[in-house]
Amino acid sequence: MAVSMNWFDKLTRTFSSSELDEQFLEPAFLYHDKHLPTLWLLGKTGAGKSTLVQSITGNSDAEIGLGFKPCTQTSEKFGFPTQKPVLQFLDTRGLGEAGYDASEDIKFCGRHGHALIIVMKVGDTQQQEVLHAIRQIKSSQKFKNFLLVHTAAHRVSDLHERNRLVNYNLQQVQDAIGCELPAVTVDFKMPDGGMFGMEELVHELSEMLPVVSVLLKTQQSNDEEVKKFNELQAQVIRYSGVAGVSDLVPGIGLVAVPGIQWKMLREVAESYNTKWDKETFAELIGALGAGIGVRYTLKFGTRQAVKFLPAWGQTVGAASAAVMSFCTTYAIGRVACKYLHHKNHQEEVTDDELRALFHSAFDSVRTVTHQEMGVSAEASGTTMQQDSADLETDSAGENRGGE
Ligand SMILES: Nc1nc2c(ncn2[C@@H]2O[C@H](COP(=O)(O)OP(=O)(O)OP(=O)(O)O)[C@@H](O)[C@H]2O)c(=O)[nH]1
Ligand SMILES: [Mg+2]
Repeated sequence: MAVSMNWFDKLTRTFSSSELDEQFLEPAFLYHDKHLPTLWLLGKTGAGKSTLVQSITGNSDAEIGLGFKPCTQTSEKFGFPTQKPVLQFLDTRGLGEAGYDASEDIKFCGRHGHALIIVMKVGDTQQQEVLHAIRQIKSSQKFKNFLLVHTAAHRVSDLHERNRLVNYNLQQVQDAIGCELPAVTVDFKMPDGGMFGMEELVHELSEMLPVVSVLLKTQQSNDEEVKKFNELQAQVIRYSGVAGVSDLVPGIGLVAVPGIQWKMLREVAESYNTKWDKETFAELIGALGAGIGVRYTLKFGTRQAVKFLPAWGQTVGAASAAVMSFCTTYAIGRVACKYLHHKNHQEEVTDDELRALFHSAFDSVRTVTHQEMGVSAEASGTTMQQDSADLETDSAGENRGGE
């Protein structure tokens, strides 16, 4: 591959500048964290909202307690993963006492435009306050996704009676919403210490918010490489999310995407106890560039823009660019992990393998982006396989710019 002498040094210097961080990356991360996809939990005191968050995220009572941050007067939010979140739960407080007003929470969640999870304990049929809030939320017309979760199923061991109680509450909620809605029956704390109904719950949540499926239904595998990636997946998704919104942040645009990708690649490399150098980086991008049409053009020197743009940056419209940024960042992260793992183990990995993984990783998160960025499947178009056909191919490290 033809690579000019100092392109890698220029790249690292440019991407490590604090100016770049302040001007582009920090605002993109801030915007992302302010607009996290949100699951709103609504239910009476003691219904099991916090236990649901705990069971889904695998965090302990203590961690959950520390993670909740006041949000509106009547709710707290909890980011997941706690340190570098990619989604958040909004936990409503004060329901059950008379006079809960949902408007502030509607305003908060409406901006994030996601899903409402109604939590009711099996057998607790006194739900007037919750039903009142549901009517208020429904009439705001800001929500399309609703899910009813019946908790503590084992409290009613007689199946016939349990079904009767569950259907009674389902009917009450459907009357309040004015349409049918999906419902699951779970128990987070069975007498034997296990849980009941979790698979169905995760499935329903994933239908509403696909990032849940990527995060929680991680591929079970004995393959060391896959296991290691599972540990890093939330990190990669977070960078992808930031890349995906960067075009929406005023004054930033797509120029931030390469910087975000670079930051991710550096962080990922640290997790493999290594650093990128000219050879390894060229090898990775070279493997992708040849078949995928991800063209990286390095243009340095201008203060305001780091033009390290994949070719699609110029070839697709804004809505598609957001999706492409998300999916490409995720796919690059996935491939980089595989590359680094095999490098560490001094094992051969072919360009074809890396390219195939790029395609499958890209397609695996494509559905995530449609909902989370408010982009319809029609608008964002095609699969990676189809997209790549339209794109120019070029080698990595081409240096057309100058100081
Ligand atoms: N057995 C069983 N207990 C549950 C289940 N869900 C919640 N609980 C218990 O019910 C109690 C209340 O649960 P929380 O998750 O704190 O309820 P919450 O909705 O967060 O309540 P507030 O924070 O007061 O609004 C706790 O003691 C939980 O252990 C369940 O599915 N099965
Ligand atoms: Mg709680």
